[in-house]
Amino acid sequence: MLIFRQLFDAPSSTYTYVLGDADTGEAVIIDPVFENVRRDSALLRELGLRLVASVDTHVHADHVTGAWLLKQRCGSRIMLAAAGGATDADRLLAHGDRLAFGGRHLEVRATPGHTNGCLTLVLDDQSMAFTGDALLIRGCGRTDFQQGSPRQLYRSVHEQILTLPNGCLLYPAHDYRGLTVTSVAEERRYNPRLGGAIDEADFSGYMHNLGLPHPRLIDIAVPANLRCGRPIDDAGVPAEPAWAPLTYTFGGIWEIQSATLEELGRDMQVIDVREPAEFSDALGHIHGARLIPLSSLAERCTELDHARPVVTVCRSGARSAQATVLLQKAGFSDVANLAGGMLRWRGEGRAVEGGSA
Ligand SMILES: N[C@@H](CCC(=O)N[C@@H](CS)C(=O)NCC(=O)O)C(=O)O
Ligand SMILES: [Fe+2]
Repeated sequence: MLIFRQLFDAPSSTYTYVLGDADTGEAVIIDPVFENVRRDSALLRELGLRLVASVDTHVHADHVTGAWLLKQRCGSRIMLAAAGGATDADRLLAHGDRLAFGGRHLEVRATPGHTNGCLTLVLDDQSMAFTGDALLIRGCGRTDFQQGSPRQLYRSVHEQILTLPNGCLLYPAHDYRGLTVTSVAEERRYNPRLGGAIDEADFSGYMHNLGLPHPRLIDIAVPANLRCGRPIDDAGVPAEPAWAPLTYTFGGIWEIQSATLEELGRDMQVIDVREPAEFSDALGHIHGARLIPLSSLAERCTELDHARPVVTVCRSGARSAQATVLLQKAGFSDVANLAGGMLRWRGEGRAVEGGSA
């Protein structure tokens, strides 16, 4: 079975795609964004996927790729077109190559024109293709920088993308209106720049008159992407919390595991956010935990010490997850939720005060 996810980066309107083979757990990611690597690696972990490769459809001009950072975190190999001229890749791709993940693969098609190193990645059964900025939904990538060429783009789209089966779903690298997917049949008919009877001269005329301002980040993004997203020095690498080994969830919460809290919890403030009656019910509470119900945490967080990390606890880990959000808003930086709450703590046989055996 194929696992497929479409992820969004709002600042650059970029789509990132995860494709996984559920049978083997191997996955690839297409067009990851540097700032989203923590989110995307959390999703991969939660889906039980092992990232074997990241592939950029081109050297992007509007955001920095997450390829290098994902390699550090997941061990994935960095791949992109040889023609893009980037350093730091583990595999340079060319037209006709196959990029395998588990028992599945993507076929690599060269679709230059937006840049000279643009690739379209076609899933093995041709049910979906990832067109980068060659073909956008009712649009296409601009051709006015990075060796762009309307003539090349016209040919790439007509020969390599619109020749796919009509029902093939097309997933672009960007959409500026929030549209998510299109199909070959739709774009053949309705693409206002490339569909219907539009010829190469019509297309060139259109493209020479787009009048778009350059992407805001082009002077930062292009040099960084030519290094596959490798920062120039360590200052560019996002810091991990240093006070304990934590897990970041796709839901956006920092979690601490029971075993870690038991071992390292001495210097932490354990805040139990349940109601008073629950604090002394059958589940009991963690030794040294302080009771501050979630409903009063916003006003009582002044009782907490800003200099010491805070771990929040409740019955299942749900209310305490919300407590971490609230505490972060109140300016506490070192905060984590006890994963699974008292239920898991007890389920793993850890010691409590009060409660029944
Ligand atoms: N406003 C965006 C620029 C967006 C842009 O130029 N996008 C490129 C793709 S990298 C494009 O081809 N856009 C086509 C279009 O907007 O029609 C930014 O500052 O980043
Ligand atoms: Fe682009």
